[in-house]
Amino acid sequence: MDYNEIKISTSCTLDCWDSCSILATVSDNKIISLKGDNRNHITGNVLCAKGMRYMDMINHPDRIREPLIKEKNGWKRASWEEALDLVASKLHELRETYPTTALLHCNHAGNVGLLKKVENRFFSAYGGVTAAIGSLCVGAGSEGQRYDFGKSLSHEISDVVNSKTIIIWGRNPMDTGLHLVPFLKEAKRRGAYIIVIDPLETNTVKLADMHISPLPGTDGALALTMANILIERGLIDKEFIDKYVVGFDEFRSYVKDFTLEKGAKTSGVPIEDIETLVDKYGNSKPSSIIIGFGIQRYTNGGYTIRTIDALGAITGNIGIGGGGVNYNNSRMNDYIDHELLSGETLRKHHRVFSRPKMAEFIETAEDPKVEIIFTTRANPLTQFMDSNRMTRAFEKVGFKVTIDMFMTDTASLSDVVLPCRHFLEEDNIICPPSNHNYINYCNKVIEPNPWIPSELWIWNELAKRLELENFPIGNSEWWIEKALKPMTDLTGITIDDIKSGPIIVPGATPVAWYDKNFQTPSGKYELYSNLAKSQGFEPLPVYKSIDMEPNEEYPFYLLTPHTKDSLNSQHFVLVDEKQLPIVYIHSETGSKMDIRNGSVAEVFTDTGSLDCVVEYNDSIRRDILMIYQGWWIQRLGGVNRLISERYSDMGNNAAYYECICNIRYKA
Ligand SMILES: Nc1nc2c(c(=O)[nH]1)N[C@H]1C(S)=C(S)[C@@H](COP(=O)(O)OP(=O)(O)OC[C@H]3O[C@@H](n4cnc5c(=O)[nH]c(N)nc54)[C@H](O)[C@@H]3O)O[C@H]1N2
Ligand SMILES: Nc1nc2c(c(=O)[nH]1)N[C@H]1C(S)=C(S)[C@@H](COP(=O)(O)OP(=O)(O)OC[C@H]3O[C@@H](n4cnc5c(=O)[nH]c(N)nc54)[C@H](O)[C@@H]3O)O[C@H]1N2
Ligand code: SF4
Ligand SMILES: [Mo]
Repeated sequence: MDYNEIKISTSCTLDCWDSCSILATVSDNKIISLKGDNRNHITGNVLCAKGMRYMDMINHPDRIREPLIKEKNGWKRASWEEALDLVASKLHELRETYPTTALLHCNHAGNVGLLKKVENRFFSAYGGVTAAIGSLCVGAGSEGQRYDFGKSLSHEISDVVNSKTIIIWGRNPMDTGLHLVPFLKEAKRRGAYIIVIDPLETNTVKLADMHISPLPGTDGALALTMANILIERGLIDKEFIDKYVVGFDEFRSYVKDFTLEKGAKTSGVPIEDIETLVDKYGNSKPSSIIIGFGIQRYTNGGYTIRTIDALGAITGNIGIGGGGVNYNNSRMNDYIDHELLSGETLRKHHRVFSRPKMAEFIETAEDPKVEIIFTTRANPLTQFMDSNRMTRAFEKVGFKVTIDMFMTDTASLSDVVLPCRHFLEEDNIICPPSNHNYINYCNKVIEPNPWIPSELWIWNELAKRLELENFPIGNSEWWIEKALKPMTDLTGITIDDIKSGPIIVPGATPVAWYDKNFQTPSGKYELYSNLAKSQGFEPLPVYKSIDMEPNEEYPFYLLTPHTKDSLNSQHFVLVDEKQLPIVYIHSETGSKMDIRNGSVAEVFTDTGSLDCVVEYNDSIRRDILMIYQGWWIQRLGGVNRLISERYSDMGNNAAYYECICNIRYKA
């Protein structure tokens, strides 16, 4: 027994459905073990394989430990003093010469801790910069749900055990959010019927009673066909509709056109399968739908989510145990001092760019042109759209700074790279993710040795050098306490309460919308949304086909989903440097095109090309090629070299999966 051993409570900060609570056992600044903290009854004592590799990341030989400044002959290791002086002088110079919007701040989701948002306050206090709007991830669906419900709220995933039918629609929890799996298994043990709707036969299909494989981007037509048949057969909840739903008559007349024949033709799903879907969803209440993010990475993504939400509304599967249309959670809104973290009112200048069109923006921006790119928590070269264009755009800009732990594709193209701490080395707050309602304090578990500063320290040091009056110099506790002051004021819960372990967000319930108090303008569920109409959209959840269909030149859809083994690009630092990415194709496709299993082939689109090793997989549809996203360009990957910059109907969301391609034998 080591008497120095202490237990420290923290949480995974990766952008994941689960945000696991973690208990670290530490002795003399060394992590003895990391285990799931089962005070969080959803994530329990299990961490995923990626979580189990935190120590590999922290101790990785490639981890950057000192600031690096690019010189003609390569990288120079610099002192913090020198690197921060250089960055501050560049920022100062820019502020003297241009409106501060000549600086573009590129951030994303490398660490989803609340404290990370201090970066926004920094840039507002600096004068206001060019900042991102839109999403690479959830945006289209969130916007769709805002029209339907007022905002996104999900059931605690444990509630799925109360469902009789479960539809997992465009989500792959076996690989991307494993804490749902035990609850699905329990639901199955209790007799639930599980249907997976996904063009790919994912690992999640192994849990299912039925797999439906629609053509990519056609789920809206499938959902509206289900709605039409449910209405025709009276499998709807009239009482719920009368009391809580706006726009049912308009919706009913719109969906009349979605006959079984039309639904089957559009989505490629056989009529019998649509019949089974209707029967299972409509005849065995409560039924739940669990939507993923994959389904809305299309130009029709927002409408698609609205069509699926509508199924829950017309059948009254909303606000009841075992029901729900689960997508995301926004439970903390009233509990956070957003102004403190964003400093919105301090900005003298402000300009926005759409994340999915970042490269185009950089290339075309005028008055002012982009003079500096400052990247935090993001790897735009690998993860944003059109990597070739992004590379050209980055190369055009005079000065680039990146804060990261590793020499990513983005860091490599920068002029200064500032290292930062791993989440186990600093304090933070994790708000509830999609799958549960726990808020978690990330207590610092170890000090980095040798020393690396926290990101907050970097902002403080830059603010001092730039004499930013409106950037308070505080430590992490100061910021966390202030940022969550609305929560303390409203609920009495203090930071000390959270520090000792995960707690359920006050007011959060296992069943979303149990009070039917929807946050739309009418206070009801809005099938017909005047708000959507006033913002230039169709008021109803409609089906619009996507812009791309395979043709002679590009006969395949290209899907680039999330892999089990890495959180986006982050764990690819752990893969073999000279390994090509894999393209998964049906063996018949391969043999027809003379592309052998194990050979090297070039996958190409009208945007770019990528060499891959071919792997035959007969669970892949013949009209689809699949390559996992995340693989670094410098490690011969870079799937976003194939994908052009385009966004969804709603929410400016990157339409990654709307892509057609071809493949040819190389070697
Ligand atoms: N291991 C691991 N876990 C992760 C991540 C990771 O990279 N790795 N990333 C995290 C992040 S940032 C996110 S956003 C989530 C994503 O989590 P998920 O939503 O589960 O994953 P995606 O890969 O976006 O897509 C889910 C499924 O949508 C399917 N799909 C694609 N097009 C269509 C379509 O037209 N219709 C239907 N019905 N299905 C379609 C894909 O085939 C895929 O199986 O996972 C999080 N968790
Ligand atoms: N083709 C295709 N592309 C996709 C997707 C897809 O499905 N297909 N999915 C999209 C989705 S859903 C997402 S969410 C995006 C993800 O896009 P990003 O958020 O850009 O991707 P990550 O790979 O998570 O890279 C984030 C970087 O942050 C760094 N980092 C981690 N912690 C910290 C920290 O505390 N501070 C700082 N400064 N850096 C830190 C990591 O080392 C990593 O290099 O990718 C998108 N790209
Ligand atoms: S990546 Fe997700 S499942 Fe894995 S440890 Fe982190 S929060 Fe948990
Ligand atoms: Mo994401």
